[in-house]
Amino acid sequence: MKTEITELLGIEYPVIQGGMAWVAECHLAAAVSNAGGLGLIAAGGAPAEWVREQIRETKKLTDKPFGVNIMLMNPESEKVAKVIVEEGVKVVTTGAGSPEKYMADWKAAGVKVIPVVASVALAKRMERCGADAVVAEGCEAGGHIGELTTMVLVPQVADAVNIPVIAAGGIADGRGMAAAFMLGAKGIQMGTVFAASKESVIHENYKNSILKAKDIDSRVTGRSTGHPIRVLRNDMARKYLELEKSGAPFEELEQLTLGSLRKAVQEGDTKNGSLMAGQIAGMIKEERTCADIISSTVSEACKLMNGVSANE
Ligand code: TUI
Repeated sequence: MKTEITELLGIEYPVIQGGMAWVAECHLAAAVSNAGGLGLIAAGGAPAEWVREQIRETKKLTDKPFGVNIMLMNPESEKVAKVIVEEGVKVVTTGAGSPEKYMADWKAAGVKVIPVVASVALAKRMERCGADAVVAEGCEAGGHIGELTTMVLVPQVADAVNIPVIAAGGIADGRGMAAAFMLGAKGIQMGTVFAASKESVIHENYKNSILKAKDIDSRVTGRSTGHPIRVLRNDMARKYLELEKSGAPFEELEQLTLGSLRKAVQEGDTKNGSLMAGQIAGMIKEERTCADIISSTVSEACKLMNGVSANE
């Protein structure tokens, strides 16, 4: 399946893995890349040296292209940005901010830069400062989100920029991929379905929470603090939303979330952990390999779009 994204990144299928903090490590990234997509290591809130190690491990597990996702709210971002250049990473995606100040160094080193955006304004700014593509991420996505849905964000971003657009938020099968293409996307990014894949190293309790989730089981915490985060509903989300409603101070809310994602991913604490996941979790019912997820998504999308199979 050839699109501007497969050409830009030198990959077989225009499918990118979301940069999920603590979830997207070397094994998941390599599995997605080996299956013909673009695997990503998420720097999340981790130290830069952890990212360097993960890059080196991923290189041992795949000879295909892979990337690194930087969460720009992480105070280590500056150091991670340097590690990316030093380790010869080919692709970087960014989240939760604007990567403008790193752009010149990355471009000079030949790194392809794909910022994740949640608005037309940021997409245009990213194109102006040299981004190679953008991920337009709707608020169906898990984790840190913007205001707009994928349905309205993707076509508006596609109209506003000349660089290729990758759609994200609410996609986990060929129907979602075909829909994204109809909206003007040239590729898709999926997160939640890869978090629940066989190769994902997250705690089995977290994985089971995704597999058990129903359509209406996610909540958005932090709207009042300006850091909206989509998670699966649990004790932690309920407590947070109650505190938020009662006008609790920012510090108290932050205290409740601090380290809570790691608690869910590594310790399997599904009560007090932050179970970040997208609204599409309700559709994900079984643990599948990344290769199965990618090949079935692409062949289903091809069938829907032109009635041919991916291999013809
Ligand atoms: O970044 C994400 N999703 C994330 S990051 C993350 S890690 C985290 N952990 C604990 C607490 C907080 C975060 C979990 N999920 N997606 C990409 C994304 N970026 N969605 C929305 C945005 C965004 C929002 C506003 C990007 C830029 C922006 O404004 C930048 C500007 O300067 O205008």
